[in-house]
Amino acid sequence: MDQSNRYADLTLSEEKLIADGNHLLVAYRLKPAAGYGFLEVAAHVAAESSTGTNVEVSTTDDFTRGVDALVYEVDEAAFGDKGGLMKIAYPVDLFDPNLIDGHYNVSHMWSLILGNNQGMGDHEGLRMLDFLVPEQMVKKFDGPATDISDLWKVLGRPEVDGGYIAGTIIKPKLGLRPEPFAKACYDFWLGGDFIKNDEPQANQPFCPMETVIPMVAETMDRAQQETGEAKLFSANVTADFHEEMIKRGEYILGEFAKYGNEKHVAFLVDGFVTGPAGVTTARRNFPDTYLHFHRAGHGALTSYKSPMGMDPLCYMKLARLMGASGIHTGTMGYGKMEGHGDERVLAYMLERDECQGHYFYQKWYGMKPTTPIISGGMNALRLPGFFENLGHGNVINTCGGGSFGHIDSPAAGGTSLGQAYECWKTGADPIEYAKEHPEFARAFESFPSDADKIFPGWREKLGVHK
Ligand code: RUB
Ligand code: MG
Repeated sequence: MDQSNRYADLTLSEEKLIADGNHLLVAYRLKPAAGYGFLEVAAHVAAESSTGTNVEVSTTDDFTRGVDALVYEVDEAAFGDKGGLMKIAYPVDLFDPNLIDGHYNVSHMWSLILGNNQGMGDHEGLRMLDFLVPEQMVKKFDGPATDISDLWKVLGRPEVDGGYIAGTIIKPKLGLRPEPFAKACYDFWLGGDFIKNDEPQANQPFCPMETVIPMVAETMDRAQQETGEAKLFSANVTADFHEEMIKRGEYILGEFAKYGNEKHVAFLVDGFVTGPAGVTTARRNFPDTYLHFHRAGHGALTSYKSPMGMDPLCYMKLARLMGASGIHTGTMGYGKMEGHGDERVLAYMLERDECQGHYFYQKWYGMKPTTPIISGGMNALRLPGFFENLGHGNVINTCGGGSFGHIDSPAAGGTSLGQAYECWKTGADPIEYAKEHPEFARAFESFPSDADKIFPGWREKLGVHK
C-alpha cells in the first residue's frame, strides 16, 4: 500500500526542522525491491519506524497522526545502482525517556530508527548514513563520565592535548596461562603505556580471572616502580548479565586498589555484542572508570560492503550518546581492518563539541568527548602516516602484532610506538629518525613488507642487508 500521502511531506524544510529542534533527523540510503516505487518504500520505512505498519489501522486517531515520522527529502538517483537518498524527520515525542531519571534510552532510539525497517520485504537495502540529534535530546543522553583527560592525568601529563597513548593487546589472543600472560604485560609495560585484554580474554579455565588479575595488578606495580612511569590496563568485563559485569568490575578494581592503582584501570566492554545495555551498565555502575568500547562484530552492521546496517559514523555517535569514554574507530586505511583516510570524521565527531558529519552538522552541547581508539594491524611504521592523515595524536592506539611482533622484545615494540609519535610530532624524516632510535629502526626489520611499501629503499638507507 502506498502511504506516501500520509508519511511523506516533501515541502518540509530541513533548515526549519533543525531550527525548531523538535525532530531527530536521519539520512538513509534506500534501494527499493523490484516493482516498488522509491517514495512508496520510503514512506513505508517512516510508517514502520513510527506510528504505522503496512496497512491503515482503525485505532489511529488525530493525535497519532501528529507524531508520524515523515519523509522530507528524496533523491532517487543519489547512489546509482546502489539506491537513492532519503531523509526522515522523527518527532522527539516518539523517543523514550527512562522512568528513573528521564534520560533517553539508546536501545529504544536504535530500535526505532534502525529496527523493523531493516527487515522489510519491499526494499533490497536500507542503510543509515547519518543522523542529527536535536539539542533537547543530546542534553538528556548519559554521554561519557570519564574521558582521555582522566587517563592523561594518571599518566602525569597535561590534561589538554596530553598526546599519544601507546598501547597493546596481549597476544596470542587466547591460550596464555596466567604466568605467561602477566609476563607479557610486564614485558610491554617496560616500553609502552596501555594494555588491553584482547576481546575474547575473559575467565577461561586455563587462565581464570581470579588468578590472572592479581598477577597483572602486581605486575603493573612492579613495572611502574621499574620505569618510574604510570601504566594503564583495560580489563574485559563483558558479560551477558549486568550482575556478572558488576561482579567482574568490582573484583578487578579491588585487586588494583591493593596497590593504589584503581584509577589505572579501564573497563573493556564489547558493546556490539552486549548492546547499549552492557555499555550503560558499566557507565552507570562505574562512573569513575574509563569505559573502553570494543566493537567486535560491528562489521556485520557497519561494513561498507553491506547495503544494510549503518555507516560507522552513526555507530560512533551512538557510542558517544551511550557514554563510551573511548571506542575503536578503526585505522582509517592504515591498518588491517576495512576503512579509508576520510574516516577522520569518525574521530572528529567523537572528540569535538561540534562537527560536520556526512549529512548533518552535530552539536554536542558540552558532552564529554569519546577517545578514538586506533587498532587493528598497526605498528610503528604505519603510525607516522596515520597521524599525518588525522592531524593529531591525541588517541589511544593498541598494536598487538605491532608490539609482540617486534623482533627484539615487546618492550622494544612499545618503545617504537612512542618513538613513531615523536618522529611525526617533531616533523622528523622517519629514516633519519630511525638512525638515532634503535627500537624504531628495528621495526623496519620486524615488519619488512610494511617497510618496503611505506619506505622503499629503506634497507640501503639504514644499512640493513639481511
Ligand atoms: C587488533 C585487535 C583488535 C582489533 C579490532 O590486534 O585485537 O581486536 O583492532 O578491530 P592487532 P577494530 O593489533 O594484532 O591487529 O579496532 O577495528 O574494532
Ligand atoms: Mg582484538
